[in-house]
Amino acid sequence: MSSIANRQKQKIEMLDAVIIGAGFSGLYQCYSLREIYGDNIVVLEAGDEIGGTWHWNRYPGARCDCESHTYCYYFSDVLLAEWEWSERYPKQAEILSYLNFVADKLDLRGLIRLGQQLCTATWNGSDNCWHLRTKQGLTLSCRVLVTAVGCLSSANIPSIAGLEDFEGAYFHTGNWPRQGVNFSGKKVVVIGTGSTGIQVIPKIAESAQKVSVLQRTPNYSIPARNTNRDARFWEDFRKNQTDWHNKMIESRNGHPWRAEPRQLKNTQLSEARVILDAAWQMGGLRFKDCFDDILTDLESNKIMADYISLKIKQKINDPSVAAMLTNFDHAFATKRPPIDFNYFETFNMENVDVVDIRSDPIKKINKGNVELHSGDRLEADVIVFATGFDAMTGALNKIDIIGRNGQALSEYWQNGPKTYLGLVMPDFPNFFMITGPGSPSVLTNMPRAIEQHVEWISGILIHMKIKGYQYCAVKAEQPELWAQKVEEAASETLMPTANHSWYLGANIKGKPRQFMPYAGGLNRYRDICLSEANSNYENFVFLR
Ligand code: NA7
Repeated sequence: MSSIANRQKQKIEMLDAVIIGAGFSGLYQCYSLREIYGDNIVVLEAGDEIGGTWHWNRYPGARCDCESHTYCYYFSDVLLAEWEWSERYPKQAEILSYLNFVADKLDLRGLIRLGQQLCTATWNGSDNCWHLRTKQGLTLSCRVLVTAVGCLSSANIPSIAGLEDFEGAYFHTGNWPRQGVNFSGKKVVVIGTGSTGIQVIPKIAESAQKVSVLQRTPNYSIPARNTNRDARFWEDFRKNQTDWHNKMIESRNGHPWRAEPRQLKNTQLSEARVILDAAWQMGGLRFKDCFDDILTDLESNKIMADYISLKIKQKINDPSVAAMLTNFDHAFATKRPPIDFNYFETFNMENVDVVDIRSDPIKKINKGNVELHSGDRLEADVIVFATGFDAMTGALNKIDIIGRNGQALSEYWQNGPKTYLGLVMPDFPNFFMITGPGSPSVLTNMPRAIEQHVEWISGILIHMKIKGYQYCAVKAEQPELWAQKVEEAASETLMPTANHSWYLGANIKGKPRQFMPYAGGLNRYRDICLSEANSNYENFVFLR
């Protein structure tokens, strides 16, 4: 074996750190850990290209619901200076191009192993290392393991009798084929009306012969009001880029605004109407924040929900269809609120029908149709599952992670995820999760949550390096204490009242019900993480 190959072998066998996933979080963590350890790190990525969420979710209409100038990295002035987004809400392909631009600009590709799906990670107390094996047979050891697997990356295809007999094609939106799907002249059944269904349905309707939308729960949605971004926008942006960043990191949700300090229920109806109209006209996720009590006061929430309902009804020609699409069973924004690009207008098209599968559920799938309990059969050449994800824990539970004393992560989490700050767990030394359960993650503009986590993880690893520590683990009592804080924060909002949401794990059969993200605000959370670091990590045990 040549000396280069020898070095290569050595390098693969014992690394300072391995990162799982090459999406938004994995790329930044890779860059950041290279600053600490040099090139003795590896990123394992299951996909055949980088991009994470934006590699897998390439269904027609896929876009981000955060505004493009905020949905990007802010840690690097070079990246900020050299990239301009073309629209207010970036399309999947543009986000993927952005992440490829980042990987090239930061020269990360040499550290990323594509097509390597981690199946086991086992902690060995005698050498204080994680031992990893991928499905493809690669084995590695590392001192530090960071998961950057995404919160919505484990696609959920519900188990429906007869799916295996279906003679057409079926696809989950979160696992969309690279070559695309031709809907032209096809009869298509779409299951699911969450953010994804709301994006994909109008696009499928453009070419399909017939689209049957199977709706279990109607969804509030706010018009996105997409626009192009011109040179003028970017000129202004560059002048105020620090302000934009400050606004985001000081906010609850990582967006560049704060909720207006006024309560809807205490506002005169005529004045409220003017405010709501202006917010509706502006569109996007900011709509909710034109008052600050929407997620804490049921009465205010109801006024806003009724307003949205009326606005939606005005877009739909057939009153019975309008009634079906606005038959809400939860308070506004207690499930993640979508924004839309002509979703409701799509139901005015001749070739589009909505079917209420709450009152008439799916019974089974036959060779060429989806059959309901009533006996109605919806013909299908293609079935599209826009049925969401095993959120926040699904991707981690798919890996066989065995910590100290043989503790399996799946067992540790069997009654719901337990973490300290969504970042670490006691029996899993030198193991860190980016946007894990118990962190604000899915309640935020993700790049802001990701940057905060990556920087915190890098901070503790620098601390270890300076002090010569080989081992760190959070103290045993911390997850219990943090779980109380996560529960308290959720209970200060209306969010747990949507008892079938994926925030609670309720969309997955058998999954324990627990409100998983930290709802106390990214700003408050950042301070908690900072004070842990400023205390020299008083809740951690370190060993040399
Ligand atoms: P969501 O928001 O989980 O939506 C999934 C949709 O699929 C929702 O309408 C579900 O109805 C429906 N669903 C799920 N399982 C079934 C079964 N078994 N039968 C019928 N209908 C079903 O996932 P999305 O992909 O739309 O969005 C996820 C996030 O990605 C989103 O919040 C953004 O952050 C990006 P239900 O409401 O459960 O009755």
